[in-house]
Amino acid sequence: MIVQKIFQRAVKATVAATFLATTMLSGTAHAGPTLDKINQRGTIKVGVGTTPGFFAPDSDGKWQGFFIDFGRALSIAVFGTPDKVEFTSSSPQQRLPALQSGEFDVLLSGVTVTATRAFKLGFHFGPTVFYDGQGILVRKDLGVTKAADLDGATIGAQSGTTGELNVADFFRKTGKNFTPVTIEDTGQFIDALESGRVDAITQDSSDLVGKRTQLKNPDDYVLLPERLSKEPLAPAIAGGDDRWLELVNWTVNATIQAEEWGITSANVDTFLDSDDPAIQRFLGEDPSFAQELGLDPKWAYNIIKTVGNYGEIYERNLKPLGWERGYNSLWTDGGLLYSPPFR
Ligand SMILES: N[C@@H](CCC(=O)N[C@@H](CS)C(=O)NCC(=O)O)C(=O)O
Repeated sequence: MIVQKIFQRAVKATVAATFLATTMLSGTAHAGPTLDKINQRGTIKVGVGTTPGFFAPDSDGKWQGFFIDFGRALSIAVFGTPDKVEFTSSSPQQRLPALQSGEFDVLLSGVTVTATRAFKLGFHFGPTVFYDGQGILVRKDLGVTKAADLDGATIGAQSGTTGELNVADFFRKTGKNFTPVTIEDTGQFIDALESGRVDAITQDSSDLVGKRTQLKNPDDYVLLPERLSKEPLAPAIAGGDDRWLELVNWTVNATIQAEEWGITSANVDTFLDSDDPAIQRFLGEDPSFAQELGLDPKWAYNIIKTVGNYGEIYERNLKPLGWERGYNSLWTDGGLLYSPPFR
């Protein structure tokens, strides 16, 4: 039995190696314009933000964070290695135009999926990787405990974000007044709160929780309990490259599917002998599936082995900030994460 499995493995490995030698690697088989550029350049250009836990350079200048790990997973999907990816931060206002003009191949910067961005601006979105909602961060000494108490307040929002419209909608809906202050630069946005130029700032709550840790006196500020909106955050790409979109889609799905099966970076090798044909296909032990897709049979294996499954990515980056999984749990645990099938 064991001998038979070893033999089967050897045959599969030979088939996979032959496939790799005779066809091109992932993406290049049916590459579109973005993938062509990525392959010529030898790196993926990713636009990001600067929020601890989600995307921030560490003390060695190496980018770390939840979204950064999805960038590394994409690098593995395209090049088989996690480091062929360049992360560059830009303001929320700049980054969608920069994506449109080809300066970035993908945004992993907490972009919310909206109908306007899809229909009017022509962007495509991968799967939601973080279900978020817009929050409000206020100075504690204002004595405010809920958003409705902010009648008459001056509230900062970052230009180019969904926060601008959401906060206006919220105050209109609740019949209260506020004075909007729109600020592009992230540093100035935070300074406006610290200097008292605004009473509160509003952004994705993920952003506010992370940025609060960078304030001089974090304990002087409180995140109000309301969420003004739904902010499903997803990878964003420019329209016109279906192959690139699918690679982004299925790279994210692979991390979720692995978690659904309980496959982690630590135990993935123990699944190579799985009797489940779906897992055999997923991990490339049955290489025919990935070959039909034009992918390296080991692409999903390499992603999980290197960056881990969705839950590992979440725990590694967001647990230290105190984030619970909440909506970002698997559907089997009462959350919203669900991978379409790998078949
Ligand atoms: N999700 C909102 C907001 C996007 C956003 O501003 N994201 C934060 C990070 S979650 C950001 O980039 N902040 C500026 C920065 O980090 O420099 C949108 O798509 O408009």
